[in-house]
Amino acid sequence: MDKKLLTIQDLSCVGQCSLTVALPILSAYGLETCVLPTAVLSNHTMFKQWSYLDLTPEIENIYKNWRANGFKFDAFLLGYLGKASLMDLSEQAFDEFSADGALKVIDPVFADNGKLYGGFDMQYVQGMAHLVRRADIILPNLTEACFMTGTEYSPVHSEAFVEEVMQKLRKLTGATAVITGVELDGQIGEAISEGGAIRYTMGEKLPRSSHGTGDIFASVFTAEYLGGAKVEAAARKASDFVKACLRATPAEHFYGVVFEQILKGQRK
Ligand code: PXL
Repeated sequence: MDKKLLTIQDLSCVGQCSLTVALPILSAYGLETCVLPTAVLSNHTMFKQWSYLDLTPEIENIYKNWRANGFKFDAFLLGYLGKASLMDLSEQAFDEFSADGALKVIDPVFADNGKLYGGFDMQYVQGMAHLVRRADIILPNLTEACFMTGTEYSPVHSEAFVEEVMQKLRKLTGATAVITGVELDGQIGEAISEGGAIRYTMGEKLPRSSHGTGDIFASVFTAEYLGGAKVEAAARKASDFVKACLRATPAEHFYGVVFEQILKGQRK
């Protein structure tokens, strides 16, 4: 039977992030992708201005109808929630709408490069540090891992630093942790802990980064993992996909990556 996945994140109408990347990518992998939009934004928050409609008040109504229809999901991919009020509601979704053994992947999505994204505060960080205990797999970038564990972020990374952060993460959650954006010896990659020693998936660091690539990474990773790939292989596929997107994106396309071209190319 095909897997039914619920992805919980915002709908940014313009900007190639969150639901507008997750939905096409997960669907292209053949997953039945259901969505719980946490907020509707005119565009993501890297543009100079945006509108924001918090959908918290509608969620109970959505759940009421899902309950009545008897929906259950085989997997969850949770990303940008925007408001701490969505955290309890996400836990409620896990409690009420999980099929047996449902996979829960959480990408915390609130910070990068040592800084919180606009609109987030330490209350949100603490809420996320609590929510991740419910995950099977977490996909924080190193900045988010530092915030959640109360570690001061260092722009210079080392294996000792990653080890320290990973050990603290293990106190928050028993989840497998894939820390993205780790830079060592001029390379970039993921640090993976499935309980034992940390493994690294280091590779070429491209000269540019972009908005939305974390959401693309999370979608490809989750789809690959659900398709049977091991954590390390799924992380490599996801980072190769992101790099292909970055290479294909013209410099003047500043607000996201042209992931559509890569998805299309894969289907030829
Ligand atoms: O890509 C993460 C993300 C998702 N959604 C919104 C964002 C961001 C990053 O800033 O602004 C609305």
